[in-house]
Amino acid sequence: MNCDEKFMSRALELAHLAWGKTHPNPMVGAVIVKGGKIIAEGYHKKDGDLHAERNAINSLTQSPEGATIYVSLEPCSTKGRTGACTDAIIASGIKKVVIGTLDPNPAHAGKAIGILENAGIECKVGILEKECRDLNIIFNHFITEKNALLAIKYAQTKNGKIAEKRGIPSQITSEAARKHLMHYRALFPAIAVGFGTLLADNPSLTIRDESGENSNLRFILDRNLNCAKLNLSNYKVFSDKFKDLTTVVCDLGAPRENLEFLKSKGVKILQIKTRREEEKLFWQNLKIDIKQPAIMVEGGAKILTSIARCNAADYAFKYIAEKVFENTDALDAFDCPAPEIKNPVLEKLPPDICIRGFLQ
Ligand code: AOF
Ligand code: ZN
Repeated sequence: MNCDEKFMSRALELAHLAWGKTHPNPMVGAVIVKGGKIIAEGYHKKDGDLHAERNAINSLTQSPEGATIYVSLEPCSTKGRTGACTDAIIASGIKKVVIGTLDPNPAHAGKAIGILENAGIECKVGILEKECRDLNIIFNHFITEKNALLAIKYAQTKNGKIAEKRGIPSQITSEAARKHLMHYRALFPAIAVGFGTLLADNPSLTIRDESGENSNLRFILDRNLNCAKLNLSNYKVFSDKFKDLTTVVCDLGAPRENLEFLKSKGVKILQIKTRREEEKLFWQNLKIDIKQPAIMVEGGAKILTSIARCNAADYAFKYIAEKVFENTDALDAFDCPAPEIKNPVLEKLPPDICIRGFLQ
């Protein structure tokens, strides 16, 4: 690792401190280096707060005259809610800007370089670029597509099975993979499962790590509102301390009496304006109607197959375990060809692995 990479890697580490907390804005970290030493650090803490560069500049205890700033994302260059970071950098006396990756936000994309160079500041772009881009998969999608990044998550055996039998929960992955999933659940503002998985697994969909148990928004995809037939108090998502974060998603065909019943029980409902047969449109609308920058859908063969058939997923987390289910009634993840992960990232989570990446 050379010096540029070392300082950019620190900027990434700082950005990471706000993991899942900056939506819909990006995670960004910055360090200011003078004479080979870090003299100030900053990161973007949450949406609407000061940007990483300004936080770093504000924490300076000595003059940055002639210093270099390393920033994981191209500085913004027009006045948003907090003032252009290019202005703050120029005013500070910093002489060089090292950028991890360009900003995909059309309002800023690539513009900082010209502005900074015109002010006599040297720019270098593309240090740890892959890592810097990978940090903001959600922001990168949402700022350009204006709909939620829909990620599918599934865990399969070495021979491609997600359950030993339909409707029966099967433990497939081990501790390291579970931890990895918790980390990504914390990144996604919304987690979803289908009605089948709700019945089979009674999942909590919460984030459980060293800091205890937490939850982001939870969505139950139940187009016909079959949830109305359940004793809700038996299901964690409707009865635990995060129950107010649960919403059931249905469409226009859902029986009125089911809707009224669930509402009378205090269950939040999101009705997508599609009919049963409009499967593709359902996923497209969901990505807008949830009003979130991203959603992770944890399948369920039925849901995974519907998403795959409709080409509705943007991203996949595919966990592969050491195990094999040999029985003939073991369940495949998809009843259709599995979507193909482009430029996959492979992470070793012994004894399992995760392969993740964009699908389109
Ligand atoms: C951040 N934090 O550290 C950087 C960002 O709405 P605003 O004014 O906060 O501007 C948000 C845009 O600024 C965002 O979409 C991205 O393009 C750019 N950079 N944003 O929230 C940061 N450097
Ligand atoms: Zn900025």
